[in-house]
Amino acid sequence: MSIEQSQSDFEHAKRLLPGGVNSPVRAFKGVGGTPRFFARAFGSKVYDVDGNAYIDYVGSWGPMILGHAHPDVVRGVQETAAKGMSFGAPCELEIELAELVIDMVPSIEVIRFVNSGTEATMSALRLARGFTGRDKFIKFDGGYHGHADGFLVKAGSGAATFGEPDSAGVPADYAKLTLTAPFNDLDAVKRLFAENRNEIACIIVEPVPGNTGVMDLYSTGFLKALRDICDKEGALLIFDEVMCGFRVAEGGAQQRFGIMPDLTCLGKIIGGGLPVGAYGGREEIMRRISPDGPVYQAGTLSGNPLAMRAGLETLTRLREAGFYDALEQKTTRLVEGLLAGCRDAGVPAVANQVGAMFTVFFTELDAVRCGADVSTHCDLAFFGRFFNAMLDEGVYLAPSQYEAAFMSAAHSDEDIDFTIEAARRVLARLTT
Ligand code: KE4
Repeated sequence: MSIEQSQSDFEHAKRLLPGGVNSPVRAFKGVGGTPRFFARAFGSKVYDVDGNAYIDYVGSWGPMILGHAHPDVVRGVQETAAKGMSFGAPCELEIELAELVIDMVPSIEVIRFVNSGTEATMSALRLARGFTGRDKFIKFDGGYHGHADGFLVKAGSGAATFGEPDSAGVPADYAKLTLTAPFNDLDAVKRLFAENRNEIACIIVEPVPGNTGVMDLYSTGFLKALRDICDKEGALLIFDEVMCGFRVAEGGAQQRFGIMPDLTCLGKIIGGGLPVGAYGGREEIMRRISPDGPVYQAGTLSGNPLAMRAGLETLTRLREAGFYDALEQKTTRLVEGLLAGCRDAGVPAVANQVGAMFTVFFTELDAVRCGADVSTHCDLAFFGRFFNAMLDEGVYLAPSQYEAAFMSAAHSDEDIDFTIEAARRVLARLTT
């Protein structure tokens, strides 16, 4: 497979952009090799600038659940663009998308649109602090909520329960307001509340974590326990459903699991590939947002008609009968096929799958339950070799063991069969 143009483009881009990319994970630092520059995409496939085709399981990190360039979405965007890209003023498309999302996501009564998942989570955190009058909050090791300062924090060293900056430029004093705990460790959460009585505004959690590989917090009872502890302690529970929202069920993880947060953050699929984020929840809380209330948040392009139309055309099609059952069945067949290939090749592996998102971990563990399991017990080097070999076979997986893979409605049975067979070829080569 020739990738000369991607290689040339990457060298050019590196002179102009940090790392040659506009988002770090795209630079392939976690897997090595040259990022592919894509020229176009349609359905389940992406095509690079050298003309190579790939079956795409990244789907722009989740948004392309219908498949790329869905004709109805493209037509809607084209029609809307011809009537003006953005007004910086209210438009009826905002009302339509708000009504649709409120109808789909059980806990949302009032919603605010923003332009990214990061904006959604940073705004929800500010709102939780404004609503409770408390400054500290809890997040989980391996949980990713975008790049706002307070979220770029790792577990504090030693006995300290305070967070430490996980990025240059995040003030230590600010990071101290971020408390961290491991996934599925309820005792650690209880200790944080005991040590910071009446100081914790909220817990923010991905109800289906996808940023340390896919994790399961539901069957362990952990999510329900977080709901109960927030009720007891007077803290808000924020579900960051930027990735799992509209992905694991029409109404997201909260509908799949029947656990209601106080606030929900959304992104990715809600914009159908255009920049849309949102946060929403109980009316009593959301009415604290400006201009109804004292918590300020704003955005030039928030709710612009183009992005609203892309979201409407996308979400509407998710409500078709049987959409999620079909998506989950395809995902299960793929995951089972990949694990069977690993078994037959003598490669130790397990997978976590919730709905149409999954991660295959190369590990001797019988289950992967938290971020430390990944960083300590997964063969990240083997993952890098597997990733690049699959790329050469024409299969585009997420370029990091810490990421999720996504199925779309456009993936065919032939795509899944091809992917399973390609994995068998790759595993055979990597183990001889
Ligand atoms: P954005 O600001 O990238 O739209 O959303 C941030 C965000 C918030 N919450 C969750 C649960 C997320 O997964 C994300 C973004 N996810 C990453 C994938 N791990 C986006 C890919 C990237 O950073 O380039």
